[in-house]
Amino acid sequence: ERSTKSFNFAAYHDLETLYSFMDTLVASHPNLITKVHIGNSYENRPMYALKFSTGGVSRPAIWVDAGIHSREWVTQASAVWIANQIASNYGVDPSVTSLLGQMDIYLMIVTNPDGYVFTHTDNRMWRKTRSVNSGSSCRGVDPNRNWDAGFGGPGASKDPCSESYHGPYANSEIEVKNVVDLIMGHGNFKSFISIHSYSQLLMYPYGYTCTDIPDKSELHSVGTAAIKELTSLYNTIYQVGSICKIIYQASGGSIDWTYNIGIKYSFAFELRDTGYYGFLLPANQIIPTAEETWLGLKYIMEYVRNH
Ligand code: ING
Ligand code: ZN
Repeated sequence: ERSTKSFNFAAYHDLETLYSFMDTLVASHPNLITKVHIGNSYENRPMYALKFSTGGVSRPAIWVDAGIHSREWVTQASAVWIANQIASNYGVDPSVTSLLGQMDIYLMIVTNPDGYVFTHTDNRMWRKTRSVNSGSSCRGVDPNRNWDAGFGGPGASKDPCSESYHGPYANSEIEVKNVVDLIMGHGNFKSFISIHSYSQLLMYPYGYTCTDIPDKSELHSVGTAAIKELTSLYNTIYQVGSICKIIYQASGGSIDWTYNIGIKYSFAFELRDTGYYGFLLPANQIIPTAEETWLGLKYIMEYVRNH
């Protein structure tokens, strides 16, 4: 892609096309965006976060990731739209401009590149990483059961053939380890937001237990207000709650780990729809999904900036 204007946001794209768009976006906004290479995947593909920053040293930061589950295609597609939106709103939308005057945003569009390639080449419904499991012919670990929070507990499987296999140990997946190392090495993330699909939910910790977090009332009210913004655009109905109470018990999830290390504003979105198309959401819903999600995300980011 030579110009950001020629990219079709209303279509699903393969990894190469997404990576090439990232380069185009960085090249068109060199003073705002840098591409951070956080490491490589199991199959040795580079993993990139786009860092939106107007300066400073380790400013308070917000992390957003999409596509940790490869088949959730509307998440990578929405994230690339959002990357372009942040870039084009900076200096135009006072809210984005002031946000980036104080904080950095890290956006990882394809958190599971090996799985994403596999959904294009072999199996559209692939969710996990592509690592080899010793003693099994089944490949892959659920990268959202592999974090060091309630690891191996209820809501994860010890069966390597399961879609929710937790892996041999916490952070066994290089894709997870690369994000963990970036977060720990940075040390100043105030918010961590992970984007999944589908179910139309905005969730906060915990997943590994149904016990309430200490910050439940604050996160519930931030989430409710964020969803009000999201819903205002196309009347897409969302529910807000803890992972365990609103979807199911799930151990080893990313936002439980980030919350436990002190990143209070840890959230996970489940984007459209509620199951009619499920993971196979038609491409004509990408832009509306991205637009409404952006309103919810922006609300959370503004709240984090103000607190
Ligand atoms: N849902 C998430 C999953 O990993 C989730 C729900 C989110 C669990 C955050 C734990 C933490 O099962 C999908 N659709 O993947
Ligand atoms: Zn998911």
